[in-house]
Amino acid sequence: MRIKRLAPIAGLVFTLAMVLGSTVPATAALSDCGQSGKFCGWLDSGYGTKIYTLSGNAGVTKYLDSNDRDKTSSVRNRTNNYWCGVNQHIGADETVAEFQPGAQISYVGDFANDKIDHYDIKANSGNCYNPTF
Ligand SMILES: [Ca+2]
Repeated sequence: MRIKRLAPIAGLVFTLAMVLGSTVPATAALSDCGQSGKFCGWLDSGYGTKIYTLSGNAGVTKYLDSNDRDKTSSVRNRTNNYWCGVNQHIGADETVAEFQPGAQISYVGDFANDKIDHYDIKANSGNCYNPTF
C-alpha cells in the first residue's frame, strides 16, 4: 500500500528530473539570441555567458562596446549576411573569421578566440577585408 501511494510521487519526481535535465545550458543560451535578424556573441565556448546582440545591414561595420572587445568565443548568426570578425591593430586590421548566414559556432577557433573587436557585414562570401584565416 505504501509503495502504491508513493508511486505517483516517484513518477512526478522522475518527470521533474527529466524536465530539469533537458534544460541543457548550451541549448538555452543558444536560444538566447532573440529573433531572426540578430547576431550574437558569447564570452565562453558552448554559448556560455552572452555578451552582445547586434543587427545591421550589408556594408555596415558594427563596433563592439569597449567592454566586449577581445572576448568573443561563440557566435550565432541569425542574419542573411556574412559577418567578418575583425581584430583591430594599429595600422592594419586583421580579419580572423567569416561567419556565414545561419552559422552556429560553438567555438570560433584559436585564431579568432578573444580577438574580435568589430564586424564588417557583407552580402556575399569571400568579401571579408584582408582574410587571413
Ligand atoms: Ca582585438
